[in-house]
Formats: sequence, structure tokens, C-alpha cells
Amino acid sequence: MVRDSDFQYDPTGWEVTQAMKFAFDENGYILVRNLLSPAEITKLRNAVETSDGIMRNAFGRNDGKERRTNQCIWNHPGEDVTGVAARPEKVAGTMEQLLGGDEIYHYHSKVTMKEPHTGGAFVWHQDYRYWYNNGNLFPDMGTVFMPIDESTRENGCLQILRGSHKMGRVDHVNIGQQLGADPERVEQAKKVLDHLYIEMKPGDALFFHCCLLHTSAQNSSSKRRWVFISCFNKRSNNPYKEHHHPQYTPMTKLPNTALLNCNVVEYLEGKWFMKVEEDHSVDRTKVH
Ligand SMILES: O=C(O)CCC(=O)C(=O)O
Repeated sequence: MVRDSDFQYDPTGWEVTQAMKFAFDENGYILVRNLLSPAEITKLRNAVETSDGIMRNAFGRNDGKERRTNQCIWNHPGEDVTGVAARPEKVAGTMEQLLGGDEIYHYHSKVTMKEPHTGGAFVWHQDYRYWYNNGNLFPDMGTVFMPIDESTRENGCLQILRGSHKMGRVDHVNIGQQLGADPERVEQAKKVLDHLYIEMKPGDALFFHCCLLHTSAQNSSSKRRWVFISCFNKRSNNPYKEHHHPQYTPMTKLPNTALLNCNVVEYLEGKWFMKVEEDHSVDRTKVH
């Protein structure tokens, strides 16, 4: 029996249940509908759109098929809206519980921006493929994927292979200008695992394991598809070498009211935006 991984946020009393933990362990993800309220998502969207720091530090990611996705990556959350959005109990605390309950820290956050008609694809990959190389010994890591625009099949929503995290770390090879999971493995995996298109509304959140195979298509529609993404690591999995993402750095989780109460849009000190040349996974061109 396939365990259901779809849940609904309850603002009157949110707790990570055994059913959610089993679903995460079994399927490699859970989808939580309405984790962020309309007011919270409006605040986050406005902050992302008006942050000079985010726009200045964005760079393009070519997909090898004449399209590209822009993205901006930063390592430390900071006290501004985009830093606070990663840390409420319902975001960071939920990921902590799903990863087993030990202390986690913020590994990085990013915004991926697929513009209408031009937004690029991401080939099938596991996040742990990159993070393994950074000196993370264990796949005790996860991502929270939170669209700030409606994310549909038409504009390039996330696709996953349910349960593929159980394959362990898959070899990755150059595919076009990206590093992607070995296509032979992906094709075989597709025969035995469900291939799901995760359509999401702004406010929904997908929590997924770092070995879950995922991809997303080009945006050929007239609708923008921007997503806010936060990635976490366990303190016990402190990477053994210094690299372009942080080693263990304590993270303060925040009450669920924090995002609505935060009015700082531009707080750039110490956010440690990643530079285009620090990312070795794909061919990239500077946006600005
Ligand atoms: O935004 C997307 O569609 C996918 C992003 C992703 O997989 C990544 O940044 O590793």
C-alpha cells in the first residue's frame, strides 16, 4: 500500500504526527497544503520581489536547451523576511522532526525564478549528489520547497519519483550543461516508482529528503513560477570540510507568528550570498 503523503496545515495546533513521519520515510516527502497563510505568502513574495540584495545576487542557470532559470542563493538566514521565512517552527521545526528530531541548522536558502516563456528546466537530480561532495557524510538533510507563485505542469512544477530516496546516492553525469542523475538509473527507476507532478499553490510546502530524485520542466507558459527554497542539515552531520555552504552554525527557530511580525525587507549583513563562480554544478551566466 502506498502511504499518503498529502497533509493539510492546521493553524490551531500543528504537530508532526507519526503518519507524517512514516510518509516521509516511505515516500521521501510530505506535501503540506496551506502551511503559509495568504498574508504570509504575500509578505514573502513582496520581500523577494523588492529585495535589492536578491536581485543583485541572482545569476542564470542555463539548461542546455536555450532556456535558463535565474536563482539567488544565500547561506545564513538573517533577520529579514526571507530569513525569518525559513525558521518558523512550522517550517524548520517540521523538517527537524521529519529528519528524526535531532538539532538541524540552516544550510542555505534560495529563490528559483522561472520566467514566462523563457524559464529553464532542471534535469533529474538528487540534492545529496552535490552535498555529498561538500563533505556531508550522511544523507541527513532535507529541503522545504515553497512556491510563491502557483506552480503547475504548464509553468514547470516540481516532479518527483516517489520513494527514490531509498535508492541511496545515485551517480550523476553531465547532461547538457547540468549535472544530472545517471539517465539509465532514472529510466529504470521510473518503471518501478511513481512519477508525480507536484502542483502547488502559493502557501503549500513540500518537505523532501535529499536523496529524492526530482526534476522540473521549462516554463513555456505565460505564468511566472518563482519558488522559495530552504535546505537544512543536521548538527550531527557537520560537513568535515569548509566549502561554499556553512558548516554547523546554530539556528534559532522562531514562533509561527514571526513571519507576520517581521517587517525587515533588506537586512543583508552576514547573509553570505553565493557567487556564481562558487557553484560548480552547472554552467552559469551572470544575470546582472
Ligand atoms: O526550482 C525547481 O524547479 C527545482 C530546483 C532544484 O531542484 C534545485 O535547486 O536543486
